[in-house]
Amino acid sequence: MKIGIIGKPQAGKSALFRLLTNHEPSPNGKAQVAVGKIPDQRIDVLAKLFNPRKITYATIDFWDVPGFQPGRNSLDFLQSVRDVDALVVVLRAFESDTVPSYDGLQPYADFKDLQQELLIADWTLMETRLERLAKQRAKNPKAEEELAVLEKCRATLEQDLPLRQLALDPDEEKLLRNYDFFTRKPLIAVVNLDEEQMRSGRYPQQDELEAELERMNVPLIKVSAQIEAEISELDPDDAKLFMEELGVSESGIARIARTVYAHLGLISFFTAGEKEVRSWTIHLGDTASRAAGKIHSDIERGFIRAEVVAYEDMVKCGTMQKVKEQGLFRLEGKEYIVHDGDVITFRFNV
Ligand SMILES: Nc1nc2c(ncn2[C@@H]2O[C@H](COP(=O)(O)OP(=O)(O)OP(=O)(O)O)[C@@H](O)[C@H]2O)c(=O)[nH]1
Ligand SMILES: [Mg+2]
Repeated sequence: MKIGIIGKPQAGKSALFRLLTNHEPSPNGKAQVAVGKIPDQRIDVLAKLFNPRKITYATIDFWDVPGFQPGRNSLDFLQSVRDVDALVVVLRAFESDTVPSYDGLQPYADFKDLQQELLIADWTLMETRLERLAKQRAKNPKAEEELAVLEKCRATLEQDLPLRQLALDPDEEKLLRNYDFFTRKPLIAVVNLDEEQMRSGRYPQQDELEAELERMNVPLIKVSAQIEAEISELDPDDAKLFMEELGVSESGIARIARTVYAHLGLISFFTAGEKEVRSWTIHLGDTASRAAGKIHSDIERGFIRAEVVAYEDMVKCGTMQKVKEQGLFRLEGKEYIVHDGDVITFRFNV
């Protein structure tokens, strides 16, 4: 799973990238990728129960993308996000005497600029494909279906709406998948606040921005990259106090990670033993067989059954022994739909 962090220059993208990945951003502002660990308290709790030699969190690859400068670096910018699975757009609201803003504190206008850029890129892509397909019409029997989907795309883009808004059936969806349209990628907005704004909950262009994001069905997360950086330096107790005082219950990084997960329809299942407690990422609705394949194709191929305990039951009982005594242990087949938080042992035969 690859996520591109985009926005105008000096919005705080690299600051968030550093927090999400613990990786230093590139000093020359080049696009850069690093792995971010998805915080999950459930993993910490399971680790306490199983005392494993190794703990492995779910991860996401984050791309730190150079700031978008309208009319100046369009091609570079688009090139950097062509193959990501989702976009996080960082919008600057924070005031600073030392960090000049690119063109004012205008998170709503910045959002519109970025969206406009992506809409135009998709329009161009759509027109190119339409022309090409129209020419192939005579010899390519599949062209008709594709043309029909692209016409739907045109109608959406014509209204300045992102292709995300377009409801498609699974076959149409499949046809569109190879196109890599920018506005079809899931999008999450992060507004980067200063401490004052964090406390008051108010920032410039707030009403316009929030109304627009709601209309577009884009989730919004309020963070302060600077405060997050300070919190990450504190020991856990002080960090907790500081967050309570600010009125937030969870770090912004954890909130971003969780929102990305939920918005992309991702869930976690766990494997737990004395060797390793590990989180695995799958899609909502995936079967046990699919989940097995995440771990190893042999396990999917030789699947016999899945031994499943719900996370809450595991925690309530404390040990596998107790889980079994209480009858909370389930044997499931290939077609079982895995739930978020299932603790699973796969039995397989190769
Ligand atoms: N006061 C304050 N400064 C911040 C905050 N977030 C980032 N900064 C500072 O703003 C400057 C720019 O932040 P970056 O994270 O490098 O911004 P960017 O979006 O990556 O910028 P480009 O890579 O140039 O597009 C740095 O000096 C950060 O320390 C914040 O929440 N508050
Ligand atoms: Mg940067």
